[in-house]
Amino acid sequence: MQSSSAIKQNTFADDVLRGLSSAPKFLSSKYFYDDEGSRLFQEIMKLPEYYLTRAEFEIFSTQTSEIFEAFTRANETFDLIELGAGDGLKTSLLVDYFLKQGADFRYVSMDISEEALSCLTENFKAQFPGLSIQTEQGDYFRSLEIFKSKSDRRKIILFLGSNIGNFGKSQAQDFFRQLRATMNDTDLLFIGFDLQKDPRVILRAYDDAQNVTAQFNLNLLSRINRELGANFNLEIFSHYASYHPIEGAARSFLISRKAQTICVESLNKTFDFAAWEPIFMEISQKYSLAMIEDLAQTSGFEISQYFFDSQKFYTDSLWKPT
Ligand code: AVI
Repeated sequence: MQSSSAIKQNTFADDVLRGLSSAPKFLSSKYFYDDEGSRLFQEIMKLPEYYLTRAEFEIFSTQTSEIFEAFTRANETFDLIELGAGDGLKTSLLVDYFLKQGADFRYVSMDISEEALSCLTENFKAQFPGLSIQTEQGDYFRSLEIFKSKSDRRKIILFLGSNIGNFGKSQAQDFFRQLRATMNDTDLLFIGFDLQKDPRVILRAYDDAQNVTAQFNLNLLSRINRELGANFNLEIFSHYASYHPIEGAARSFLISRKAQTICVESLNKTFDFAAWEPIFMEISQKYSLAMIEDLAQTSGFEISQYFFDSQKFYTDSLWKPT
C-alpha cells in the first residue's frame, strides 16, 4: 500500500486546470490565502457585516471558565491542539485563563503555512513566556498521526472560526471521520459553527458595502495571473454572493460580464467564458443544531456541550468520541 506521504498532492496548477475545465467552472477557496488574501481576510474580520469573528470572540471572552471546566479533568495534563493557526486572538483568551488556573498543558499549533506558524508562535512566546509551545507544519491528519505516535497525553483539538463551513457536506463528514481516526476515546474536539439565522444578515456578511469580500475573491484571479501567467482582467469580473435558506449555504461567484478567452501560460491552455458565465468560488455552510448533531453522529462523535454567543448567531460545540 502507498503511504499517505507518497500520495501526490494536487498542486495549485492542477486544481486551477481542473476547475476552469469543468462545467460549471470553479476554483477552490483554499487558495484565497496568499499574502494579499490573508491581509484581506483580516480586513473582512473587522467589517461591521462580518459578525462571525465577533460572535466567537464573545463566546471565548464571556465563557472562558465554563470552557476551561469542560476541557479539563482534575490535574490531568493535556495538549491543546489548534488546527489552522489564524491570528490566535481567540485562543489567546483560553491560554491566558488556563495558565492563570495553573493548568498543565502544552499548546500545539498545526498549519500548512510555515509563515502563519512562526508568526503565531512569536506572538504567543512574547505574550506567554511560561507557555510550552510546539508547532507541526503540514497536512493536519499527517501531523496528528505523527503527534499521536509521539505523545500519549489527552488531546483537545480546536477547529475554530467556522472553517468547517468552507467544506461541502460530505467533505465535512470525511474530515471529521479522519480526525476521529487520529483521536483516543478520551480526547475532545471543539468546533466553531456559524448558525442559520436571518438570511439577510448572512448575505450581508458575504456582500459587504465596502466590497472587501469582492476583492478577496478577485484576489484569487490575481494570484493565478501572477503565479501561473494568466491574463484575467479583474475589471471584467464581478463578485456575486447568494444565500440558499433551505440548504443553509452561502455561496460566492465571480461572473464574467462578457464573452472572453483567458490564457493561462503555465498550463499552456486557454479557457472560454460566455457572457455572464460564473466561476463558483466558495461555500460558507451555515448549520442548524440538527445538522451539527447529525454530522457528529455520522462521524463517530457525540455532542457534549454547546456554547453560544448572546444572539445565538454562532456556536462552539464540544464533541467527544463515541
Ligand atoms: C475562513 N472562512 C470561515 C470564511 C467564511 O466565512 O466562510 C472565509 C470568508 N469568505 C468570505 N468572507 C469570509
